[in-house]
Amino acid sequence: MSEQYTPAKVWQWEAKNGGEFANINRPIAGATHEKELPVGRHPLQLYSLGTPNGAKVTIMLEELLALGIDDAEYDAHLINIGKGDQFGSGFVDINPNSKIPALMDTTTDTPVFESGSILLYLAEKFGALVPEGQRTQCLNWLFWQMGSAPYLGGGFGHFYKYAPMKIEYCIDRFTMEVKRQLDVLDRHLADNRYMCGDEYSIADIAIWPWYGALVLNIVYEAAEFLDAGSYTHLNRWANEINERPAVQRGKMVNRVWGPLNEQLHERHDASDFETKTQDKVEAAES
Ligand SMILES: N[C@@H](CCC(=O)N[C@@H](CS)C(=O)NCC(=O)O)C(=O)O
Repeated sequence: MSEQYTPAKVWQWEAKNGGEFANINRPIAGATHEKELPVGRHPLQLYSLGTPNGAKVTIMLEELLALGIDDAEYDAHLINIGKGDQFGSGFVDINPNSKIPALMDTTTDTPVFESGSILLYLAEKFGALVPEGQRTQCLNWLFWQMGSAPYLGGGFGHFYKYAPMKIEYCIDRFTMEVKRQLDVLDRHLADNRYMCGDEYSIADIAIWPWYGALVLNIVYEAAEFLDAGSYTHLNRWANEINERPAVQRGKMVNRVWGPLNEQLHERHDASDFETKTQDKVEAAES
């Protein structure tokens, strides 16, 4: 068990306490600097990074385009949260919560933030990926993801992978909860091909970048620790979704880590997947 800590009467902000994220964690909201956002030529302007929350939206947009919905064309601009881009005034105007992803629909001048809200906004705008007659079931799972993933990311992922010291109490507490969540999904997927029965939907798109990526060992390198292979139905679903071409494309967008050929820092045209991945950009520069 870790050493005892007695909280002070009133907590004080000591900037160095944030561990891996010390440079971006703050106890206050609002912009830290003036910075306009770039605007590309497409109807939808996305400001994001290829984390699980960011990947939900790029996968959604690639799925819509794969359905032949050309009005879902988008520019994906990179927001480097490690450098504090989310605190620029232009970004804060779209998302006062200073977190990626944030979307601007230039056709209606509508700012949209919170990844679940963006998925629902796009699904309703284009009439796709919410199965007919299953709206409530679909929203149940969408909201389940939005409520559950902070335990996985902010809880388990933080203490297992990023915290400056390994604290048994915290890792135990969040491992317990994450394994329970994995079991929830596994039992549901034992009887359902997708989260809403036979039809792929925004519920799958929301859940896969977190829980699919976790069991496929794409995030946190924790698959062995969590005995992820034992969740057989969840693995079947995770692998099936991973093979979708739109998922393969979506998870590359705004990604700035991993193999260079899987990183597309910004996406402004469908052809960028062929010509602008980071392996090609760096080869052209050398
Ligand atoms: N509930 C939000 C969470 C978004 C979120 O946590 N984004 C993280 C990256 S995955 C972020 O922008 N962090 C920057 C920061 O905390 O300053 C959503 O689903 O959109």
